[in-house]
Amino acid sequence: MTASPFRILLVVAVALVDADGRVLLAQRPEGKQLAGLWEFPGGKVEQGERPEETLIRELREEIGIEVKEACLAPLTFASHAYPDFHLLMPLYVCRRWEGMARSMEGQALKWVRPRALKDQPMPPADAPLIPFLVDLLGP
Ligand code: 9L3
Ligand code: MG
Repeated sequence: MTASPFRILLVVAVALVDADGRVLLAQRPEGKQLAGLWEFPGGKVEQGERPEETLIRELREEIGIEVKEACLAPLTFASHAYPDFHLLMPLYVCRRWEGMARSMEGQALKWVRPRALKDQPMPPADAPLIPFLVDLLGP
């Protein structure tokens, strides 16, 4: 079978919102594609996973928190064409979880006010999501 020239990569991301209305960003580590840029946490949807399961798994692995599926609300989605694949990335919002958000894989984390999101260097898929979050959360 020949490979399709058009590959779609499905990645899910989440805006974790704390009690002060700030949003968590994670810095992409050295050695990875888009290193140094600040992204909404998340990752690739694996074969047979529902997107919500992916987010629960990724948040456990990367941020050390436990999220209940009922706490995940879909907000919108991003799409970006790279030379060799097309990224589709639904964004969820989550305001309730168990445990303390912390870096599990050495990546830097920071909490950012919605109005300050536009000043963060972000991957091209993430930046267009900012206005949706400002609308939802206020500045
Ligand atoms: N990506 C972009 N924004 C995000 C996330 C979680 C991922 N908020 C992009 C970066 C890569 C692709 O998705 O091009 C796969 O991510 P990873 O598996 O390299 O982290
Ligand atoms: Mg990830």
